[in-house]
Amino acid sequence: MRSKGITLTRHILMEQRAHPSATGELSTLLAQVGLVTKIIARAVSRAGLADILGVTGAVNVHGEEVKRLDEYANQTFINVFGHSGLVCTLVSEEMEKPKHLSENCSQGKYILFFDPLDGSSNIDVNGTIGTIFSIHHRMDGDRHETDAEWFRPGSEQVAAGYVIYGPSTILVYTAGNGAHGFTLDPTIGEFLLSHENIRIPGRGKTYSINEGNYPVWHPSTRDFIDHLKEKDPASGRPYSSRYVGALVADFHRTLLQGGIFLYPGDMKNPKGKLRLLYEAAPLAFVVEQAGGAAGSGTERILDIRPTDLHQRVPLLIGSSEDVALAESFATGRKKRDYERRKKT
Ligand code: P6P
Repeated sequence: MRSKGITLTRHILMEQRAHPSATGELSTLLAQVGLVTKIIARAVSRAGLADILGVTGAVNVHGEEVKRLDEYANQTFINVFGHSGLVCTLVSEEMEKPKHLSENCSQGKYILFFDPLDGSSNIDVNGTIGTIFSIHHRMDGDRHETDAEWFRPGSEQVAAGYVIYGPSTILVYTAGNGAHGFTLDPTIGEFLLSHENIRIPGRGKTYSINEGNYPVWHPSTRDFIDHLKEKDPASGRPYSSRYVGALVADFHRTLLQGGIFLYPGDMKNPKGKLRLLYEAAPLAFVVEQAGGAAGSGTERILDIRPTDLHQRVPLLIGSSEDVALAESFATGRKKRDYERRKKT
């Protein structure tokens, strides 16, 4: 879709006008996420040069320790939001505990959850990686020090999204009024609207899962994937397999083209690998706003109330019909249908 020259900031402000009570703080917060990810995009684009330019020495030209790129990305969030006055608490995959930005907590109304650089192992092979973010209101009163503050279901998110650092850098966000994508124009340093009101197809033609885990998959997962591989043109099968190994890349393709991404629980990791608060929940908000679905196999992702900051959750996400079919296998309904049909 051609951009109408609408910048991320202008779009956020247009969204804000739809909420007369809005104070502009969330708009500023989202624009700051845009700034953070532009800084990360610049570092990611130069990562491959690190060895060549010799900037990976223990100390860089400014006498600062050169950090791993995901630590750098995490620190960028802290630097930008540390003095913003917008966010009281940061929760990051890179930090075991929440980081309270005490000077912000007097007026900062939000908590920011994020995976600063997901899939960073792909950097070594010049692969696509991403940043994922989720924004919640703080609870009333001074409970920002208590677990209640951040153990919130994804349905309470105020906004969420991700940035994919690939051939283009694209930011996709939702604030509850559709999902919208912006492509970074590096010549002017602006994210420009390129995917307005994204709608995911009801069904797709691809599935995305790490087939290397087949030996430890639950039988229901094997049955579902085997089902997608069967030849049945009438139902659009077999599906094609696509797997990048970076959640944001596999999700972005699924969001735009349809299909399903799965990181299910298995016999080795009952809860799968992906994190609820700053991976599954924000992507679930985006996909539902685009008309898709996200579940754990037994529950809607956005309904799950966390009990641990870094808890993992099985994830089936993508086109609504594909996710529903996967869940029917996960709950055994589909297998029973199969067995009934085979007996007839
Ligand atoms: P596996 C990257 O390490 C990550 O956290 C996600 O981005 C990705 O979807 C998943 O792990 C890949 O895991 O086990 O297939 O290598």
